[in-house]
Amino acid sequence: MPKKPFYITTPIYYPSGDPHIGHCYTTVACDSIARYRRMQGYDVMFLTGTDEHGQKIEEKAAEQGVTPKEYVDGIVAIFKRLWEYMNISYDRYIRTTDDYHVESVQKIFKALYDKGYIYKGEYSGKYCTPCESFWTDSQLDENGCCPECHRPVTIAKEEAYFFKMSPFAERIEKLLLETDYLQPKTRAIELVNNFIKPGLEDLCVSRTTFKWGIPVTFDPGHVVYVWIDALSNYITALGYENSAYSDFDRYWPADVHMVAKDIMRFHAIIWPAMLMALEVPLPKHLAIHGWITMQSKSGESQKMSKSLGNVVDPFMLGQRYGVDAIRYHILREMALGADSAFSNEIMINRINSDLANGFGNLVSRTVAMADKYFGGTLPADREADPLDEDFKAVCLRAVSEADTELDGTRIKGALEAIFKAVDRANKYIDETEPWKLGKDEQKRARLATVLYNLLDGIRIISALLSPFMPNTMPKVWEQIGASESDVEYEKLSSFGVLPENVTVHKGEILFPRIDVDKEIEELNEILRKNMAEAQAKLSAAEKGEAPAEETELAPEITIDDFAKVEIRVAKVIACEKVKKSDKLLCLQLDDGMGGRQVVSGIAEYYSPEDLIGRKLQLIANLKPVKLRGVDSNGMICAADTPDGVKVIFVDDSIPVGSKIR
Ligand code: ME8
Repeated sequence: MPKKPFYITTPIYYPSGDPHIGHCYTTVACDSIARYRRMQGYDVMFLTGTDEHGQKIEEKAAEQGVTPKEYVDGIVAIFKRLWEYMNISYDRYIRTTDDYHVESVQKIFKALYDKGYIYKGEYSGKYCTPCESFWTDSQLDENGCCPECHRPVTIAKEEAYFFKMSPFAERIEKLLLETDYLQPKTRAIELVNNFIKPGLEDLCVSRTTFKWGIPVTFDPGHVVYVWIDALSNYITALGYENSAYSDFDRYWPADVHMVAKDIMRFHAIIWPAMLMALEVPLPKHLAIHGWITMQSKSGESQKMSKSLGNVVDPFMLGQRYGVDAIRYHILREMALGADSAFSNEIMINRINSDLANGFGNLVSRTVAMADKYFGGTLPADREADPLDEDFKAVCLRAVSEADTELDGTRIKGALEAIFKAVDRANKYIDETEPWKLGKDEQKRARLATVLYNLLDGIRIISALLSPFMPNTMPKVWEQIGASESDVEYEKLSSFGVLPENVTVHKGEILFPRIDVDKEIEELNEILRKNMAEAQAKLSAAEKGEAPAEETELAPEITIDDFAKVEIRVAKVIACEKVKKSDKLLCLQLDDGMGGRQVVSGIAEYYSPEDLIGRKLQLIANLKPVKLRGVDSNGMICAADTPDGVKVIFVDDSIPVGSKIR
């Protein structure tokens, strides 16, 4: 049977700073849905990308003395690295600076103009530069500031093109209130009351005060302003009005656009209006989630922001607890529509309770018992008990419940449904008490049945979990002796799929238990440091001082200059203080070339015993000198740190004399 298409998109992110756990949420959520649909047999197109134009980018690039393109290239590389690290299986990555997108946006803008939906006028309004948004007076917050970032707005006036919104108001109201386009529904009512009922205002769609944007072809002083450029990505990436791709007919309309509440207005009102004007069918669903927030000192929830120093670095979390544990945590915490407060305590307790004690322990106990009682391979004898049926029913129900939740993009709900089966499986172990069965020769068939049911239940549960935790589940399949075909979606609606004589393989611990107190202390310390640094930067900026970290580098060198320096691994054979000097140590080194003596100014930080027997980095071709009358043939490498000088030691497995480059 031909596969049905399924098209899902994340927002395209601003590469105006490093990605954080908030960006990860939408992307991991879409990735999980994309993987689930692939498992169900859909032909999936999963799109993500970056929104690279605008004044903010132009300004940041200027601050760093690079072109806007050079600036975004650097950050896009970090985004892509993060997506690889988080195991994001996107099928296409769009950059709004890609030529084909630029070409399509120019055509879309012209088409809207030719149809009479775009006209030229003058804009005068309250403008928030960081958010790149004009706001009407009624939209400003109680202090007259930007309703999104709460920073002051300025009055901006310029010639601009506008997109007529009013012709679409009625249709959009119906779309929001009478269809299930937008989920959750409460958000739809909010939008209609705040933006449609008071009368839809026309949208400013071009700017003349900055250059970093897509030029309007028929009026070169103007660049296309934000939303026509950004929103169009969902269709240009499929080849709408360009020849780079030809997937539009196959995948459009999109099945799911997923975004957070900050940009819901643009996706719920402006995007449908644009598509209506272009006579393009509307996407099927728009799923809105809340923000991952952090608690401020005063206890209120704040959006993560680099300037507050409260952003959580996903690379750091992944390194500590594993990418799958982080994916699981953020997906399990966020309910569609509501905010989710990020807390180290909740994260660690969640990983321990659900993953280490719940699922991980279920797998390791089951595999260990199959190994202990049957040497790893179950016998074919069986003895069923009515007790087995409820356990099996709960596992099978998890499949249909997870499907239903996924259909409504309720990922938290899907995980809850699957974990009902995990809890039921652990309870089944308590009910059947395999350790007692194991003591009774007469009960071997019953024991084999219990363990088989557990392994087959784990097969179903792990297959359902694989879209959410794609790194770990193949390891589970290896441990429970499941083949690739055993975990196919079609085989999740019945028990009895694993071979009768299945063989298990004991493996690594899937989710190690975390030491709660120690980790929380360390994580809170990292957060405290980041916030203090951000605060220091802010105060320095307010006083007009240069931020401390902007260090002047030495003049640039070429690779040929660098090649003149010969750095080699050497081992300290002997070491003593240089007489009449507090600062100098004299080291005898095995450099793999007959040995040499080096004098180094590290006596305040190291005693000879700290160094003898250790390997370090030696600048081997430095001109010899005499220090305090002692010959020194080279230099050892050390770092200046706030805690003093630290020698760069080398791993003991690297042979003496190895060249470092
Ligand atoms: O708005 N919690 O890009 P953006 C949850 N370029 N999600 C968060 C989050 C948080 N703390 N922070 C960011 C833009 N997000 C435009 C979009 S689309 C045509 C153009 C996620 O980099 C969330 O999905 O500011 C939000 O909608 C998106 O990042 C905004 O990313």
